[in-house]
Amino acid sequence: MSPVDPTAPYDDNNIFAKILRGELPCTKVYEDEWAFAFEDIAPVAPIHVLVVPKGKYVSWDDFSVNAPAEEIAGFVRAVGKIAREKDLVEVGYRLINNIGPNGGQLVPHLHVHLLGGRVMGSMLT
Ligand code: DGP
Repeated sequence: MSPVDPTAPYDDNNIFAKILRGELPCTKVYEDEWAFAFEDIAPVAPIHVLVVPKGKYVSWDDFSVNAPAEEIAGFVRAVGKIAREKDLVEVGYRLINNIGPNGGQLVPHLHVHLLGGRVMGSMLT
């Protein structure tokens, strides 16, 4: 996969769009009106969930500018709900969102990585 151009229009054929449409398999973790979540194919922690909005947004930038406030709130609440359902609030967890080439984004549909189940190291590299 090549780095995402965060200024490109939304590509309906990206992998996560296909997962959302049920055209590709995934291990589903959560679904509501605004969000869909599934296990990452290459987990880097015992819990590694990808949370995606159901709407078509390339990146956090696209989402934060163009999504209605209700949709942003619904998505943010869904991420928190999944962490609570996984019993991660007390022990803590990490959320990561990669944006564009320098951010290391590879899939051009906004996704938040929810990592838990181990102590995280420094991410300031
Ligand atoms: P990012 O670099 O932030 O765009 O992360 C992309 C993540 O997506 C990466 O951790 C691996 C994951 N991934 C890529 N292809 C698939 C897939 O087909 N299924 C699932 N479940 N995860 C995928």
